Amino acid sequence: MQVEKYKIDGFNNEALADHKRRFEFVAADVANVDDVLAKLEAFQIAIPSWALGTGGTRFGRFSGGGEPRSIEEKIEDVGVLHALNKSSGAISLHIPWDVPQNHQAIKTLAAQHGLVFDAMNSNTFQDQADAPESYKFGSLQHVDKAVRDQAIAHNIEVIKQGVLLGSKSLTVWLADGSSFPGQLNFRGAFERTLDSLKQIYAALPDDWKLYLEYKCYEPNFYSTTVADWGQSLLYVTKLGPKAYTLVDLGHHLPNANIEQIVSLLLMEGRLAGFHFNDSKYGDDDLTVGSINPYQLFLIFNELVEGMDARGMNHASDLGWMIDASHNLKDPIEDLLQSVQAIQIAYAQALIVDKAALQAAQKVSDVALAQEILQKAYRTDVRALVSEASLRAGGAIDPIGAYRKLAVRENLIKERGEKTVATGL
Ligand code: LRH
Ligand code: MN
Repeated sequence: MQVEKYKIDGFNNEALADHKRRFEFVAADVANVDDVLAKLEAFQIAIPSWALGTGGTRFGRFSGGGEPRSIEEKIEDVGVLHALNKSSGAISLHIPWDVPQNHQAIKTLAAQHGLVFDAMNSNTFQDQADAPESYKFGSLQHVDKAVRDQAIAHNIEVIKQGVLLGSKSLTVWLADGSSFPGQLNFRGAFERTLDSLKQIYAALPDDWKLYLEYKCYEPNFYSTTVADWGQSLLYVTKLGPKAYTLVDLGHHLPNANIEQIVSLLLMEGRLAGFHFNDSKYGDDDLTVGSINPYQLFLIFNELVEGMDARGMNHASDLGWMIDASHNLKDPIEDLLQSVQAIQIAYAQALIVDKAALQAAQKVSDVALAQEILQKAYRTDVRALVSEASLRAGGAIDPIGAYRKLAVRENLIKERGEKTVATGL
């Protein structure tokens, strides 16, 4: 299903007057409004191929209908997202959940929807029917060399797939760890994992990056072999200049100060980018900004400050990806909400009066520093995000347009009620 431009234009025309009033109201107070709009238009967020169907938990999965049955239909659905918000111009594939049969055809189809391929994701946390070795006790850390070699070969195969699609990075997330004291020698696990990662790193093309994603627990519940930012940073520093640490917002212990982690990884030049989502307890993979939008703003505040301090290009120098699971909401609507929450946090961070904040910090004026920060956070920037979408050819209100254009109803007519997408 494609969302035709004329239908979006029709929808926008009805909303235009109200939007223009809101936009002029907020723009009047934003000194750098054209810079903010240009940055919002350039900012593209990659959509995970494994989150276009209904997700579930071990307790149940409640399919919503019209789910994509193939990689082609997944590209179509990301195409719908991108047509509506003009900020979802990339798809991140997970292998073997989404293996292209004809890479050139897939690349062409993606380009027709204005999409490119972002980071490739390997999977050594599930056993494949035809694989001789099991990952029950880990993959790159495994005590058995045959298992490690199988996992290394898989990652190298994923790189090859990515090269054919024009991707420039490999994300490695390892479920590896232990669930009981005594099960694992931590030093041995680290050294075997590092040695395995070195072999994968050696297979990277010159212009590729390796993103090492950390996670504090699950599916192992005593230790994880890449458990936190410090461990990931240790690995990537030992691997080389093409290795970076990827921050999944849901992979931290309760009350971790993620914005401080981001600031320091940026300072070290080792921040890969993000898997955006939100959570209240564990790795809940909820809609971005649905639980703790202030934390998301504080993270973007550190990102803008840290990237500007290093003269980085906001749009292209880090990996911007969503990693969420949709147990209750329509997957496309959930992703539209997540992309919008990211754009809102980014816009709020861009309007922080940085000179005034630095001046307040220089004299330890704590109250004033908070006032400056929260002035930006309490500014309703939604009209700026809508204006950026409108100028890029998207919808003023992507979720409103998605519903008004009955996209899901049409997908169900096309694909049926009971279709199930590959992924989590
Ligand atoms: C692990 C993770 C990782 C993906 C998986 C789908 O929790 O965040 O990024 O491989 O989810
Ligand atoms: Mn993730």
